[in-house]
Formats: sequence, C-alpha cells, structure tokens
Amino acid sequence: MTREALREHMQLYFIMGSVNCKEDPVEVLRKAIAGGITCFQYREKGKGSLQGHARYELAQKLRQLCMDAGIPFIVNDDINLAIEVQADGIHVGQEDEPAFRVRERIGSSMILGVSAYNLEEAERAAQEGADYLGIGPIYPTGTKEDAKSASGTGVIRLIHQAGYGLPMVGIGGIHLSNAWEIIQAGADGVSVISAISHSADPQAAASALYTAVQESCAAQ
Ligand code: 3NM
Repeated sequence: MTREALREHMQLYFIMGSVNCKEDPVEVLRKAIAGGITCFQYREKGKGSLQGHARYELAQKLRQLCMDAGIPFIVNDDINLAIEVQADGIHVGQEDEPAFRVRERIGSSMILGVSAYNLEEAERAAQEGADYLGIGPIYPTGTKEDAKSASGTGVIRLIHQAGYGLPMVGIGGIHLSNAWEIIQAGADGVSVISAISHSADPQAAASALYTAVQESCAAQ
C-alpha cells in the first residue's frame, strides 16, 4: 500500500478487543464498518482478555470482516497472531518490542504502526521504519489503564511541523466533540475505542465521527 493510500485509511481508525465491547465484538465491528470506519485494530489486551484459541478465533472473524470491507486489519502487539491471521499490519507501543526489530520480523510488505507520546519518540519511530504514527493520549482516557497524562493537541502540531511525512492519528479520549481539532492540528485522522465500542449505536457513532473528520479535513 502506498503512503497516500494508508493516509486515507487513517481517517477513522477504530480499535477494540472483546473487553471493550458491550455486545458481541463481531457485531460491534460489523456496525462500525457500516458506519464508515476506514481502518481497524484488534487490541485484545487487559484483564479478562481472550487467550489461546478463543483469541485466535475472534481475530480470524474480525479479519474476515475487514477483508470483505476492504479496510486494513491491524493487530496490536502480538506479532505471531498478526502473521497467523495474515493481518495487514501490526501496531506496537513504546513498551513493546522496538520498532526496528518488529520491522525485521515482518518484512516490508506489512504495515507497521508505532505509538508515540512526544516528538522524540515520533522521530525514533520514523527512523526505525514506522509506516504510521499513533500520537497520544491527547485527552484523558479511562480506556487504557497505564495511559500517560494527556498532552493536548500541541504535540500533533509539533510532529506535523517536523515534516516526517508519515500518516498520523491522534488517540486517547477522542469523541465527536473534539475530533475536529485533532485534524486541525495536523493529524490525518482520529483513532478511537470507547467513542464507538461503548456507544449504544456503534454504526451511528462511527458515521458521525466520519462526517466530523471529513468536514474538518475539508476546512483545512
Ligand atoms: N492508546 P479511548 S490511549 C489504546 O496514548 C490507547 O497510546 C493510547 O481509548 C495511547 O478512545 C488509548 O476510549 C485508549 O480513549 C484509547
């Protein structure tokens, strides 16, 4: 996939695992896709998360939905699982395996996403072969237990101005009310968990977020 095609896919990047869902994750993803998400990350993490075969089986089902919809399926952190289900990519945080090692393992055809909290981490990720950056937490979030303190949108501006040219999404505490400013700061899209997965109507939530991102991009 070209960098510009990947940039397009970053517009509304939905992330979840079974612990983030109030109903069957397969149904949540089906609805989110119907609402217009442009990328998906399977993040099966935290207390009560699926292990072993159940983890693999859910990954397979979600992978298939993404394939049918033509949106990238990214696996969080678990390289073996990503390879097993032939994911389109892998996403790693700063506490996971270093980006350059992951790149060595996955080769050049798989997408590599890296989380960064500040300019220094973003620069290292760019040097180590990241294809896109997830910058956060921008706002306070209750979804990630070990999340750092919220940085605000200034860090997105700094990284945008540094000119690495990598597609980038903001993450952490993003909802309909603040999606606009993430794009205005220079991100290519927004990445959310609870704004979609905890919604009573994941399709409507995704659709409204998608429209907000589109409108903010058009106003750039
Ligand atoms: N990573 P919500 S914040 C998975 O800062 C994740 O890298 C973050 O969930 C980071 O959209 C976060 O519900 C949680 O706030 C995002």
